Amino acid sequence: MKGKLAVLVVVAAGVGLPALAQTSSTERIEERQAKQQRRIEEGIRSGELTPREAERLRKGQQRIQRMEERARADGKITPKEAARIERAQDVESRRIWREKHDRQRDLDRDGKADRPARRHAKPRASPVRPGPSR
Ligand SMILES: [Ca+2]
Ligand SMILES: [Ca+2]
Repeated sequence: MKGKLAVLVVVAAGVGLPALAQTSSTERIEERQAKQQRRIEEGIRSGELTPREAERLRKGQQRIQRMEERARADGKITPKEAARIERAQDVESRRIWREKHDRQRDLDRDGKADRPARRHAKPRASPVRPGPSR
């Protein structure tokens, strides 16, 4: 009987450990989410991000949030799931950097890009020439 109890205690301790490890990977993910969120907000305040850029980046953050929720749905985030989420965060981190260092800005923060952003638009059928003033 005593032996069985000891086994139970050991098993319980063994179950506890991965749970702790999990908490830390979840925490790391959460911390990065918060940090990236702050970088986006800071970019809006500074005008480095236009509203459009900020919106896209926020959607990226939400996508990662959903990945995390899905991974956590079965009660645990496995190392593989954590690695996948962190890779997605790496990608988002680079996107945030790029958008903050590109030419599209809203330094006067009027909600509009300061210069016409060059969109990845389809080439127009007829080229638009700079015409006489209008
Ligand atoms: Ca920008
Ligand atoms: Ca502007």
